[in-house]
Amino acid sequence: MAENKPLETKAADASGPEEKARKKATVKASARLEEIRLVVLGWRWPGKSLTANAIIGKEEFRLERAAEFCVKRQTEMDGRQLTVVDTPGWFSAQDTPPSYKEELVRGASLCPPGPHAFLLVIPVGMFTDVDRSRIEEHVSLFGEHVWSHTIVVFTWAEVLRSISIERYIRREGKELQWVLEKCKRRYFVINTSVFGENPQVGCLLEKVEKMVAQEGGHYNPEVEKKEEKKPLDENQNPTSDVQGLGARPKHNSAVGLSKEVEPLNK
Ligand SMILES: Nc1nc2c(ncn2[C@@H]2O[C@H](COP(=O)(O)OP(=O)(O)O)[C@@H](O)[C@H]2O)c(=O)[nH]1
Ligand SMILES: [Mg+2]
Repeated sequence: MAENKPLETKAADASGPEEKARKKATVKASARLEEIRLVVLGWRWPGKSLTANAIIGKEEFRLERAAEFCVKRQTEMDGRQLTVVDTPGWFSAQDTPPSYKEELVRGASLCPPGPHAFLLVIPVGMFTDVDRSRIEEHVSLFGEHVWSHTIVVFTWAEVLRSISIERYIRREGKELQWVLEKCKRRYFVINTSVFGENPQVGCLLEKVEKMVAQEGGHYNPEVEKKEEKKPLDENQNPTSDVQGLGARPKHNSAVGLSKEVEPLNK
């Protein structure tokens, strides 16, 4: 990769590489996180585990179609600890069994005190209203706050060929745009074929830091649980559909495909 050398004064030269690194660190200190915790979300088979591998720089997460459990891996990167939790994902065209939903929600508590970012993996390609409502249903299991800590990560970007991601998003229409609006248009295109010394990971982590600087802190699963347990006020119906998952699943009429067999491509 071509080096982009900044202009330096003699005094700066005399300060040596350690001093330069310290200055660089000071400049970035306000945004720099000493530790980064990520949870990877999405339906089954869009490339969550491959994304997790690309981020961690090693083949640590198995690419398995029938994944049932969350997997956590940690590595040291750029002088700080990086934690990635891969989740089994939800069923794209049939009801997700309750045990999978519980496991999904558990993912956020595997990296205490909570993830800085949820990476919502979406493969580039046709994005339907069902995809949108399945995302809404499953992401909201974590509570509404989750959106302020979510970044969309596009996989399969090679299928775009000469089309830009911006054009793809525009062309794909309102369903995909709804998802992007929910996370304030934060998205990242990952090249899942690049491992190891991967400059894109630095860019992604900077995006996470920027989001944390704007939105504040990290997602806290304990706060979400407390929100759930708040006593019902008099106007609320005590039989409303709160389910014991530390979250409030949304039921969308568009998700009417409950008994369909899961297609091979998702
Ligand atoms: N060509 C290509 N293949 C991908 C990409 N992302 C995932 N895959 C493949 O899609 C399959 C599912 O990936 P995986 O990470 O296991 O999906 P998960 O179920 O979401 O964890 C694997 O065979 C991957 O190699 C991508 O961006 N490009
Ligand atoms: Mg997987």
